[in-house]
Parts: sequence; C-alpha cells; structure tokens
Amino acid sequence: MTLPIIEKAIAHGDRLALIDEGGAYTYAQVLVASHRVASCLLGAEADLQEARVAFMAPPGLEYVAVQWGVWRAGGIAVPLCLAHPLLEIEYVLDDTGASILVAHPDFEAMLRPAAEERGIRFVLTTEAMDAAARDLPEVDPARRAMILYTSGTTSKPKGVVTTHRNVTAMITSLIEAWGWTEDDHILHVLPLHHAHGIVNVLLCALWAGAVCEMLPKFDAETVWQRFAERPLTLFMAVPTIYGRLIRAWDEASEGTQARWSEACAAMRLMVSGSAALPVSVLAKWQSISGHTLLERYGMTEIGMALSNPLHGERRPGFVGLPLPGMNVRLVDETGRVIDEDGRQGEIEVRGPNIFLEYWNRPDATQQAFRDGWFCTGDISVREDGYYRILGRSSVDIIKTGGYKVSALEIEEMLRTHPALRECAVVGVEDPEWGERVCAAVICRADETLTLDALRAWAKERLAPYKVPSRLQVLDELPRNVMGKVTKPAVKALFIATADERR
Ligand code: MCA
Ligand code: AMP
Repeated sequence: MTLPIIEKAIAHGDRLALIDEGGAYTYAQVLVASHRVASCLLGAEADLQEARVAFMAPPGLEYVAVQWGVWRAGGIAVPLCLAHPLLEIEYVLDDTGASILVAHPDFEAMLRPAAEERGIRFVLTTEAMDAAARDLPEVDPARRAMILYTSGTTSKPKGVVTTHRNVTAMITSLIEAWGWTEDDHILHVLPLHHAHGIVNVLLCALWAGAVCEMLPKFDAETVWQRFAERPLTLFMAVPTIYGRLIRAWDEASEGTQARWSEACAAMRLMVSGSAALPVSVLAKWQSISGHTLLERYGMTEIGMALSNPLHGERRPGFVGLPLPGMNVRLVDETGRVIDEDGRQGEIEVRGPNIFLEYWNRPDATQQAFRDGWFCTGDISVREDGYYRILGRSSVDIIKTGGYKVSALEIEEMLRTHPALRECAVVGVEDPEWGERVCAAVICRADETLTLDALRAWAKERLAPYKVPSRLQVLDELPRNVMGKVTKPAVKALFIATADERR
C-alpha cells in the first residue's frame, strides 16, 4: 500500500513542490530524494516496523526528504527543534527510544556524541540522500507516522503519536475548508517540530500539489520583501508573527508601506492560529493588508478543530465553527454536554484527526478522553455556532509566541539551580508574546540571582521560548492557607511591576 501523501506526490510529478535556500524542486525530485533516504535508513532491513527516527534538518528539501524517507521505510518520524539545547534533544531521544538519528552536517558536532552514547545509529542527511535506491515496504496508513512533543499539565513534555490516517484526516479537512489547490503558493516561516508548520502549511501544500517556499527562519523584513517580490497566494502564522510584521510595516517608509500593502492584495488567504489573536492585531492587519485574518483553533493532539469560514463571516475574537469531519462539543464541570449558546464549558472533540496515544503513557492517554471524546482543557463559549476561547482549565499551561509550555516543567528545571530555594513560574499577558514566561524565586541564604544570569543558565537547559524573560526575587511566595503557592497572586506581582520589564 502506498501512503496517501506519496500517492499524491506521484500524481503531482513534475510540478514545482518546494523552494528553499538551495534551490527549487519538483515533486518527482522530492520523491527521488525521499526514496534514497528510505533506502539508506532500511539498510539490510525490509521494513523499519515503526522504529523511531529522530531528525534535525533545516526547512527545505532535506527536511521533507527525511520525513517522507522515514515514512516510506516504515518508521515513525520524530522531528527535532533546531533551537533546542542538547538536554531537550536528549529527552526526546530517550523518551522515544529512537534507534536512528538523522542530522544535517551543521548539527553533527552536537548530535553525533549524543547518538553514540546511546547506541543510536547516526546518519548524515548528505549520506542518506546519496544512497542507492532499493525496494521499499508497503506501509499501512493505520500505522504510526509521527511523534510530536507537547507540554501539558505533567512536568515533562509528552509525545503525541499520530497515525498516517490521522495526518491524512488533518490535511484533507483543511484542504476542503480553506480551498487549497495546486495553484497555491505558500511562504513557510514556522518551526517544523509542531503541527502548525508541519501539517497546516507543509503537508497541506504538498498534498494539494501547490508550491511550499521555505525560509530558514522567520524574519519580518525578509517576509515583507518576499511578499513584494512574486505573487504568493497563502500565508499562515501565529499572532506574535503578525505583530512583528505590523511593527516592521509601521517602521517602513511610506513608499515601502504602499508597496508591501499592495503585495498582500495578490494573496487569497491569510490565517492566524496557535494562540489567541488580539482583535486589535486583526484590525490593524486589515488596515495594512486588506485581509481579514482567518482565525482557527487547534491542538497537537487533534490537528485543527474549529475555523472561521473561508467564505462568510469571520468573526473577530472567535475561532469559528467545527471543521469538516470534526465533532466538537462543550461540557460543563459535571461532565454534562452544554446544548445552549452562551454558557461556558470545556471543548471536547471527536473525529478521525484525533491522535492515537501519548507515547509510552497509557494512563495519560486514558485520562485525556471522556466517552471517546478528547478533552482539550480549553474553556470556550458558543454564540450562533461560533466558538470563542476564554482560557484554559490549567494555570500551569502557558502560550508564548505560539508555543505551549508547562510552568511545572520550567519550575522543575529552575529548582536544580544552585542559588534557588523555591520558585513559581507563571504566564503573564503580554502584547508581544501573548503570554510571557515569568519566574518568581526565593534564593538560598547568601545567594542572589539576576535575570541575565538566570537566562544564561536556563538557555543551556531549556528551549529559548521556555526561558523566563522576567524575574522577581522574593522573600516569600504568596501561598493559600493550605501552604500551596497561589499562582494568580504571583501573576499579580508581575502585572503590578510591568513597567520594570527588561
Ligand atoms: C524567544 N525569545 C523569547 C521567546 N521566544 N522571549 C520571550 N518569550 C518568548 N516566547 C527570545 C529568545 O530567548 C532570544 O533572546 C530572542 O527572543 C530571539 O530568539 P529566537 O528564538 O530567534 O526568537 P524569534 O525567532 O524572534 O521567535 C519568535 C517567533 C517564534 C518567530 C514568533 O516564537 C515562532 O516561530 N513561533 C511559532 C511557534 C509555533 O509554530 N507554534 C505552533 C505550536 P536573547 O536575545 O536573549 O537570546 S501550536 C500547534 O502546532 C497547534 C496545533 C496549533 O494550534 O497551531
Ligand atoms: P499545542 O499544544 O502547542 O498544540 O497548542 C494547542 C493550544 O493552543 C490549544 O489547546 C489552545 O490553548 C491554543 N490555541 C490554538 N489556537 C488558538 C486560538 N486560535 N485561540 C486561542 N488559543 C489557541
């Protein structure tokens, strides 16, 4: 059985598929490259049989060749974040029990020793893409395709396992809802270790036979210049990125502003998601680009669930209606389904998009479902069928720059700092990041800590977006009568001193 995305690519043949810093590649070329990678990974084996293959490759041909190569060889793709420090990478290697690690030569110095220490086979992308092609196995779409790490209410990130069937359902739902066609051309600026960048942008484009143009990393000026150069039809990003684009536009000369705004007119759709889009950003973007951003709601475990319509009313402050194939309901604290509009409850979802399991965590998987519905932890109300997100059921989940991070995970790491006795981490509302990771700490006797020192220490241990960017050194943490730290009171301390922001 040929995997659905591969079948699609075969049909797209000589059409242009990818543009990256190194060049432009047709679907046929991507297929050849991924066939070589699959052959290399297989070695003498007939099928990787869901072996976990971790990989670190920059956005572009190499990333796709490895992702598809792993799939075509029967393995599970585990994309690694280019900006993660070694400790985070090692956690993923150990948690997935990866048996192969594929890396671009730029990352060899960091990753080869970690692989060798663990007895993991280390393969360079250059080596894999040079291998001689051989017969590939049949891969059933019911098999596991991908593990993406997501932070939650547990201290350590969990691996979200999706099957090929799940991924296909995520893609086809968006193809239908957002009207993707082979005439589309999207600019890709998102990280490739999360569903937003992997599924909504990259895989939807390649499924549709469209062109996916990948930048090495987001940069506002580069994106505006790219908008102005050649007609693109689609753009998708998180609210922080739209905020940065607005700032760059505001700082540009009048002539440049006019040119940039005009370039947006050629596009057919601009989408925002991963975090709440402030209505002020939506309005400003409308005045700059003429586009009403289409806001949608999703989660690593479910792909996309709700979306404002492609045609029809896009309601500011709302994330829209259920997407094709998705069942969405609201449930109150007692577990009763809320039928009427206007009452708030937790969003639960059901459908072919929903992930298979948390990797190696059967209890967590079981707890995440109620009667076959996935419990998102997001609180919402519905008005005329449109959902509006009000917040989350846990204060310990923070959304910053579109990334979900766990306060508990950051606290656990900070507690290992030699100068710290206690700490509490909170997400504080912020115009740039949505929420900003803030740490209140108590130092050990005779110890002090500055924000710069804490950040330098934490950057070696945590992803850049998890590193606290504000610090308060206290004598006591606010606690309730039970002695438990009261996070709302910690947040209030940061809000009260917002002007002292670094
Ligand atoms: C980075 N920095 C931060 C943060 N992130 N400071 C405060 N809060 C943050 N969140 C700091 C770094 O430590 C560094 O500081 C400086 O900013 C530059 O770091 P860099 O990594 O270069 O940041 P950036 O490139 O400016 O990042 C901004 C960004 C990025 C482009 C908006 O956050 C981004 O790509 N976000 C998208 C995330 C995403 O795709 N999420 C989807 C997951 P210093 O200068 O001191 O070193 S959600 C999902 O997939 C579901 C399914 C969904 O619904 O979509
Ligand atoms: P992740 O775990 O990174 O997949 O993030 C999923 C979470 O992002 C959801 O549970 C929501 O809390 C949040 N999210 C995604 N899209 C939106 C949106 N449009 N508005 C508000 N929150 C969102």
